[in-house]
Amino acid sequence: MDTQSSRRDFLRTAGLVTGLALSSPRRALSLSAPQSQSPADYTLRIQASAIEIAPKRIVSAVTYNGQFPGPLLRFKQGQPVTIDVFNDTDTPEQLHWHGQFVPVDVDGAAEEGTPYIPAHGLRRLNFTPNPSGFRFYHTHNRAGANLSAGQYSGQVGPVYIEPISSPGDYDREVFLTLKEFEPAFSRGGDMDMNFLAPDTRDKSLESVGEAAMKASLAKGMPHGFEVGYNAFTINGRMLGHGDPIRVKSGERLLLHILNGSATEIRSLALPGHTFEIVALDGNPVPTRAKVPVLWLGTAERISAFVTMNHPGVWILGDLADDDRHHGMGIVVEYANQKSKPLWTPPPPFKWNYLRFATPGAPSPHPDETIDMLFAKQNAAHEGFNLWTINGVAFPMSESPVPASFHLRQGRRYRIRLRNQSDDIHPIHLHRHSFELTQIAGVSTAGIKKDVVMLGGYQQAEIDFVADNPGLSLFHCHQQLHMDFGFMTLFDYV
Ligand SMILES: [Cu+2]
Repeated sequence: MDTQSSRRDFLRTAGLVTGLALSSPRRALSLSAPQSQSPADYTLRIQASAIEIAPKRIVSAVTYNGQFPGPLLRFKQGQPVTIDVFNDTDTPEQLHWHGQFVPVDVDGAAEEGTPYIPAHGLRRLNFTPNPSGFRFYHTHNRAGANLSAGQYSGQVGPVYIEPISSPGDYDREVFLTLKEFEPAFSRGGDMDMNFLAPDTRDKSLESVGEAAMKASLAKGMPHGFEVGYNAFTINGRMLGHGDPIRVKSGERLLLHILNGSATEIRSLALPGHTFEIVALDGNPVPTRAKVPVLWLGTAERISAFVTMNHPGVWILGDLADDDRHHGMGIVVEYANQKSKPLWTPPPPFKWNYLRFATPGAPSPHPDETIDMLFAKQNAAHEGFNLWTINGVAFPMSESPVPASFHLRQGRRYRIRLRNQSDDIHPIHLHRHSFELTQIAGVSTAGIKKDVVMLGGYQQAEIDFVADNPGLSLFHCHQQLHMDFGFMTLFDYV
């Protein structure tokens, strides 16, 4: 581990927690230890662990409770929970409750002012789970150039918040966490991913972005670093090396799929079957639509019914042959079927959020519109691409960064997202949900999410109501992007 960054992180922690003796991590422990309190509802332990992703294939990672993914936490909407988070590592940690409307004190982002879970220390968290549906928890530490830190580690786990009303009929509920291991840097440039619809590009964004890239390469700059992986897993096991999903003919499966990747966009198909999507990012969709292929940006979740009406032994796997061959898949096995798992590629299919929208319904007008332009400076920071929002890269410093956007409570805001790069960005807002109101020039309504993929040289609009005061982080969920500038803060005035 990089001791210098860990020391910096510690100082940063100490600076945020007033009244602590800076030189004594033990003091931090005793101050936050829940002595003489009742036991917590849940305990999470952040610890370095060996995980066996296939027989004799062991990776070393920081995990929750020694397992990958972290334990499935089932909460009840509106019923307060107490969680003890022990940090058995040498690095102060942040645990982010992705997709929940929690206060800054527990949200798990240092940029918002959440206290760190001290190295070899403990924080007790109290909050009221909300909203219902499929959420998750993950580390929110900056990784930078350290490929064993941040979400490159094994710090990802699913959360399901039971709704007050039942989600519908199914026979079996299955949680799947998609995650890569053994990361390595490359200069390969970006993969061409043309799976989004509508595919309308904004010509002015494209000409400026392409010109900037050309100018950089003409000056002799290499492409900025990207990250690739050697091992791919679902629920911590490479394809063929975990328990299959065992089903019976006629059953209805409810899949909850989480893209727990630090950096990758994932796809999934199950030969001979379709997915009836019921929720995106845990929020019920206005229109349940059946699709043959799923695409999930980093941190996106999909909940979908699958009717098991095509007996056999199949691979539920990524469309990318290389990734699937290196583990990104899981076997689906019907009862009394014993054969080699089969994969057949699905027919060509474009992923379109608009399919799941409220048909014809306009969204309410916003009180205010915020413009955001996202741009890439190729290889501009020690070989890494530097990312800017309206020309400003979020500082990679230890000191608190002031908010760039000031909100008034109760107002409805529209963010106009404009992408002046050829990368797809999974855009995330903390502590709020947003409604998709425009995708690539097409107006829409009714889809509530907390991450949305913004296509290369495309634009989109998202609306949210400022109803959860305090600092709120807004960032691209691609670890390399957020760590190198692609972040900003909202506050309420
Ligand atoms: Cu990004």
